Formats: sequence, structure tokens, C-alpha cells
Amino acid sequence: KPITIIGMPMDLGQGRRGVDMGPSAIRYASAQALLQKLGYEVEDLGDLHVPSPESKSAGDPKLKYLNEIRDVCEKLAETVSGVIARDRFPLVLGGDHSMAIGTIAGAAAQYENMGVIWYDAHGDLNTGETSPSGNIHGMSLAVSLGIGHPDLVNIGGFAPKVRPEHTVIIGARELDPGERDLIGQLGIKVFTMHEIDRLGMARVMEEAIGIVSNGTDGVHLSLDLDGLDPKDAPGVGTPVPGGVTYRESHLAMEMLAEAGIVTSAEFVEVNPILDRENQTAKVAVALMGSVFGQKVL
Ligand code: DIR
Ligand code: MN
Ligand code: MN
Ligand code: MN
Repeated sequence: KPITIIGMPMDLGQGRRGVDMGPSAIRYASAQALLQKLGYEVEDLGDLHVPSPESKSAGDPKLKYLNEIRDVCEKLAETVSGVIARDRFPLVLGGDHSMAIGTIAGAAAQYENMGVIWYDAHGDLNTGETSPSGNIHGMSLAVSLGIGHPDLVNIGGFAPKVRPEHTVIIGARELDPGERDLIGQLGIKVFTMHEIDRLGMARVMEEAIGIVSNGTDGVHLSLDLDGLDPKDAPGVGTPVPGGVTYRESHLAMEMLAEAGIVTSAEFVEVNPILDRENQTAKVAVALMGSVFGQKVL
């Protein structure tokens, strides 16, 4: 399918400045040129407008910038849905992970039963009640499952967007108490670093692909660069040591490409201010190559 790039310079969902420059950093790392080299027709819609945090007040400390995030995610959802309706593959560049609320709302509007792969050091399964930070980027998967503030849950006019049995988390190594409870309640399959070390990434991906493609008509890949080890992806706001390696991540993306199941994707939390010579954006682009079928031979 032809690819449509959408930039989401979102930084309202977390506490550190600079992640709004993620889309530029990923473009600077030649995302479009690589995809074209792989044979895709690529269009870039540019960036959606996101107000700067300095121009707004954070409001409720348990749900910071709720109204602004709702509005920009509503707009992103419309955009993503429109791209899929034109029979194109939406590739969204971030921006903090609160944007996934919009991306998933837009994709789920077009697919009846969508699977989600959440590649992240974190679960992003908090709510305003359980969040230790009040940062909405730590709530976006819960919201997509229909749990959280109604203004977020009902973006796009329907809820939930995805079901727990079609959701997998890969790379988790830092979960808050409320997130652990929710995982138990909903029965979400989580491949923590323990399972990745123990089973190996190949086996983890075989199982993950089975779960997200069983009874679904589309699969969304939400890749938080902090899922990778900070040695490989230092330019993220909330690094956690002991993460998935560059090589394991390529294998994971290659297996997704082979399975041919992914119908939308986003690469998020790239923060060039915290990075070293744009390494994290370069990693994001390299992984994009694998998702879209790049092979050595
Ligand atoms: C933490 C951090 N669990 C929170 N979450 C992050 O604020 O809810 N997600 N960084 O990617
Ligand atoms: Mn995340
Ligand atoms: Mn649907
Ligand atoms: Mn994360």
C-alpha cells in the first residue's frame, strides 16, 4: 500500500520539553527516502497543530492538558481514519505517546476488530486515579481499551477502540501498581523483559503475532522508542535500563513484515534534545525499514 506520513509534534502528555521535535528529527533521518527506496509511494501531510504547553495551563494535575490532548487527538483520529479510507497506510511520527489515543481511534474507526502491539518499557495503563505523574502519555493504552476519562475514551464517538484479548505489550519493565492490577483484571498478554530473555524475541513475536491477528481485521503497531534499551535509543524522556536491543527490535519488526499483518503504525517519544546526534530518530527509521519489508538479502 502507499504510505502517508503524519507528524504529531505532541508534548503535552509528558513532562520534558523537546519531544515535539520528534517528527522533525525522524524526517531528518530520511524516513521518506528510505521508504521510497523500498518501492513505496509516500506522501507527507506535514505536522498537525499542537499548542505549546507554555501557551496553556495544565489544568487538573491528575490529567494534565486534558482538553488540549482531547482536541488534538480528535483531529489526529479524523486524519488517520481519512488516510485509511483512501486505502493508504498511516505512519504517524511522534511526539509523546498520548497521541496513540488519536491514532488508534482513527484506525479503529476503519477496522471492525483491531489488534494492537504496544512496544514499550511501560504499560501506559494508568488512569487519572492511578497515575503517579498525571501525564496522559502513561494512560493511552488504558484509554484505547475504554478505561479512563470519558473525554479521552469517547474520542471519535465510540468506545472501546480495542479489546484486551487483541492487545499485547512487548518490552515492559516498569509498571505502576494500578497498571499491574489492570493487567490482571483484563488479562492482557504482557511480554516483559523476563519473557524476552527467557523465550527469545523470535518465540515472543510468534506468540504476539498469533494473539493480535486472531480474529482481527487490522493490527496497529505503537512503538515507544523507550521500549529499546537506552544504550540504543537514548533520546527518550523516560529511559529505563535493561531494554530490548537494537537487534531484537529489528527481528521483531522483520517478523511483523513477514506476517504481513500491520495496517497502521506510529513511532513515538523521540526527543532530539535528550538524544546524541539524532541516534534515536535514526533507530526509529531503521526499524521502520524493517516493518516495511527491508531485508539484507
Ligand atoms: C509512568 C511513565 N508509568 C506514568 N510512563 C511512561 O507517568 O504513568 N510511558 N513513560 O511511556
Ligand atoms: Mn509509552
Ligand atoms: Mn471499529
Ligand atoms: Mn514508555
